[in-house]
Amino acid sequence: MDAETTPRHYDNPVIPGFHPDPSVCRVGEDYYLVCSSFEYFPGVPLFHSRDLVRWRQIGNVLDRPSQLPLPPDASASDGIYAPTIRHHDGRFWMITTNVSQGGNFIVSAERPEGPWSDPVWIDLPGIDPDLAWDSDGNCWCAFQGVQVARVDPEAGKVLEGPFPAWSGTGLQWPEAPHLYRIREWWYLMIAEGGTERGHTVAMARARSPRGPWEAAPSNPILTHRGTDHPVQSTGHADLVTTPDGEWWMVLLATRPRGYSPGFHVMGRETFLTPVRWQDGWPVVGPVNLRERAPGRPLPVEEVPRRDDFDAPLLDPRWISPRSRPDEFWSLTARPGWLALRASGSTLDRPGCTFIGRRQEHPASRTAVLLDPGSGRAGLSIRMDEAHHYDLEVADGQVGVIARIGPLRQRLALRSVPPGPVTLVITTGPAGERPPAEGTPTGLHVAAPDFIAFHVDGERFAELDGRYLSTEVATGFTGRVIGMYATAGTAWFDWFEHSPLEGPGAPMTE
Ligand code: 6LW
Repeated sequence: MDAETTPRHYDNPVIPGFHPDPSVCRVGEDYYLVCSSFEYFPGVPLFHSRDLVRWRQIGNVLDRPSQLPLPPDASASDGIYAPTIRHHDGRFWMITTNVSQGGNFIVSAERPEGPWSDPVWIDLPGIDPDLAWDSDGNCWCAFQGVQVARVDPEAGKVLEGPFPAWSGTGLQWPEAPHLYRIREWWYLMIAEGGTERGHTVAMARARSPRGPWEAAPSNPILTHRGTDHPVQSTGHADLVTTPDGEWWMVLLATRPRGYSPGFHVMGRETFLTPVRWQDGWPVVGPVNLRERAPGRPLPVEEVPRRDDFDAPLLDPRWISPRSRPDEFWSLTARPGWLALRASGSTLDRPGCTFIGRRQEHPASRTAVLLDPGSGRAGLSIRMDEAHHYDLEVADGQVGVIARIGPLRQRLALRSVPPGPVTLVITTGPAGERPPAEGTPTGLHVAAPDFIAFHVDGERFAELDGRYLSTEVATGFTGRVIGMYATAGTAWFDWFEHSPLEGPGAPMTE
């Protein structure tokens, strides 16, 4: 898409799929954005945009095991929490928390593409750290609580504090602080109310990062709590200005669907919304699924939907739970194919060879061409080790396995001829479908979506999607769809993840 065809409106979320806790900075006409990644490796996806609307993942800030130590059995939703990205004095800085090992740390880089430094650990408690510089070059770190400290980001030393700052209006979990120096004020923006439906954004200001803080009379400056808006859980926000001086906010929100209490299946996603100022405070929201685009659109590259595994390196969108040891995957063993060698024998426990991508479209189609060899391999859609559906090939048969909490069941089995097989998983709205087996009559619209399994063009099983939702699995992540091997070595020729409806939807299986 070029500048001439840039839409005057844009669709939210601007970064769909589980991309929570967005933080953004601008350098000239380029915007950079990072998100939380939890137990997945590589960690902290890094996006680039020139118009705040169309984002392309250009890497992962934490792409070496030395930057992301994780115990092999780290729990789902542990690992890397909310990052902050800033550019100061010609350098990019990213601060975050590894809640599984080591706590708060900072990495920096000259160029956003990296290389990013090894972690500089900093002895501060809590999560959600932020970095901001004053005009004397002092660096201030605010974090959950909310507290503020003066730090040396290069040495990882605390120079002053931490001391209590403004902690919101009294709701639970005052967190996600960001400090901004705007004209003669310091603004402190936080999230409170918890990251679920009660999520809010609140603000205070002071003449110095040491306070005293004055709360915005309009707090919360943003919330969707208690509304029937299709976008829910709005919070954990960051602010950015365009070169023309427009203000915008990135934030996380969810898109719950299905019968009460509603289920969100793609985790918390990154939304964009305009900000205006009135009487010295930002005015923002509601955050809509369709918004008016920012000015000054610039050309960007289209992001390919299909990976043919012809490139020498894995695309940065590919992630694996906890680690991705080199000896268990290869792009060169069989050129043009991704080879996966089994490291563990089940997806029900950490340590299995799995390479996947976040589900990015509510109605989606994910297809692979798999040569299972003499092993056991397939395509899985997962929340975590205890919540996943697998389309699996082994011993000349293909089957669907559902793991939901402590229960594991094989649902369908049929033969497949030897050699490569096309596996497809689709997700789609509940709509007016007949009740899925086992669904109480009258509640067939209860599901947020249905997940269907197809082999070589034939749809042969379908399951209710609610069991792969945050409301069932709990935690901070969302669905990931990926390739795996649990015995022997398997080869994948290509992988495609696309929206099922609208422009670009594939016409054939
Ligand atoms: C994050 C906290 C939150 O650290 O969820 O939505 C936690 N907000 O700020 C995990 O993403």
